[in-house]
Amino acid sequence: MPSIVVMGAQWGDEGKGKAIDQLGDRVDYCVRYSGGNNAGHTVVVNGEKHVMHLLPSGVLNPDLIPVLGNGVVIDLDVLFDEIETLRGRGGPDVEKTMKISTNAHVITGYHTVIDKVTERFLGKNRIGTTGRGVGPTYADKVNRIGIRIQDLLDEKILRAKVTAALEQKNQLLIKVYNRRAIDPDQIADQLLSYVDRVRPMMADVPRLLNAALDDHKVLLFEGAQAHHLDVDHGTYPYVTSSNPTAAGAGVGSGVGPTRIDRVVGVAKAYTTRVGEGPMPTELLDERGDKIREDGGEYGATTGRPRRCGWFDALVVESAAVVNGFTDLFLTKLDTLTGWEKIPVCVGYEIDGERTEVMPATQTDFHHAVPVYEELDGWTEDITGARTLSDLPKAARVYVERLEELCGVRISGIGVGQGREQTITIN
Ligand code: 2SA
Ligand code: GDP
Ligand code: MG
Repeated sequence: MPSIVVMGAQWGDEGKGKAIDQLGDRVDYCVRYSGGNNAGHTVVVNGEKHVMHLLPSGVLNPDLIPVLGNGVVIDLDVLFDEIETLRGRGGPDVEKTMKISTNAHVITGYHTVIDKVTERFLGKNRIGTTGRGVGPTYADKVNRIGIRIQDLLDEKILRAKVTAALEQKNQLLIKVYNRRAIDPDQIADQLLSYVDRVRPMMADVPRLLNAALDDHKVLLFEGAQAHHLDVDHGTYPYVTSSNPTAAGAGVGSGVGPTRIDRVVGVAKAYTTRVGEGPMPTELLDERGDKIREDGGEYGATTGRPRRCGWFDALVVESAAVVNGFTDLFLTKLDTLTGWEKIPVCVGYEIDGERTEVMPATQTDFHHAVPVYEELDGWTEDITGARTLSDLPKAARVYVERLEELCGVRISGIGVGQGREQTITIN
């Protein structure tokens, strides 16, 4: 399989890091195509936990080339911090191998400030962002006042662009948010301090990746966030500001749709969400707390407690349709061990009407009341299972039912955090 997209089928944190790491040693290029350091992708190897924010999750494989595509937004402080941390832990020196698209946009100090003050200003109407400056950076990109990685190469242009971008923003900061103005030179100096380290990594990423495909290399496109956080297909406005969907892999890296062979949706055996926005199966009682504690459901970037609830088949099914999933990687089945019965959402009641697909309007989705089917739980420890037949019958039936409801084959199951705690189904 020369090119594979791996992406989230729910609202993020499905275990994409683990799913990507599974394919690690067969991959030549691991490409991030959307989002920034709002992401937190966890990989656990030999009991050691690595959380990647900007670095592609495949970086632990020293033979792989990590790539940040044009669709990624880059906070250079975070990037070099992560590079140093990985080096400090004896990992590969990705500063020597990483390629960054000259067209990727840069998250600056003012984007982070604006993200935070906007959320505070919105109060109960906030989105619940990660506060990493991601939304304001994409807004500037679309508004054509963004700063790109290539702008670091020309100090004069960089200073002019930062000054122009800050003109309106400083007015807003002073007059609306009662904040101090931000000095453009200070921002430009900070960005320029990285130029010598970034220059060798800058690349014509579309050409690089297409040449690699011509050469039969294996490319893995790593989605950040998830389908239902996509700015076009997600639960707008409670979304991130990019396109984590499979089609975003092409836009965010410069590879055409005819060159993608496989799209793996990663889904958790239950549902979580962090930040605001509708989530029909959310459990606001002690059952939700139990899932959170059993699954360690806290943000990998911010540490925020995640909202937890039962598996919503309509959510994953709609992601499967839009992204053309070829298969699903189901994670955290082990977290559900110990429940006598496990409800699965198989439909919604919306204002007295039953539906088996996600509604097309947000108002209907806000009114959706889940219709559950109860499946039998299991009590056996499944963390040592390595084949389907190692699973108790009830766990197998649970997996088969999810597969049926989502209409996609499940090709792998996570039964623990560790790399080896996986069932691969051929
Ligand atoms: P943003 O910061 O502008 O992208 O926030 C907009 C919405 O997108 C959600 N979002 C996420 N949801 C799940 N996981 C994410 N990454 C971290 C993790 C989150 C964390 O891996 O746990 O640590 O809190 C992520 N990034 C963005 C966000 O919650 C908003 O709903
Ligand atoms: P991502 O953003 O999709 O990569 O997911 P996160 O890293 O934010 O959150 C997923 C969490 O679940 C991490 O702590 C993973 O180590 C953990 N995880 C992934 N797969 C499994 C699994 O199959 N079982 C258990 N118990 N934990 C898992
Ligand atoms: Mg995450």
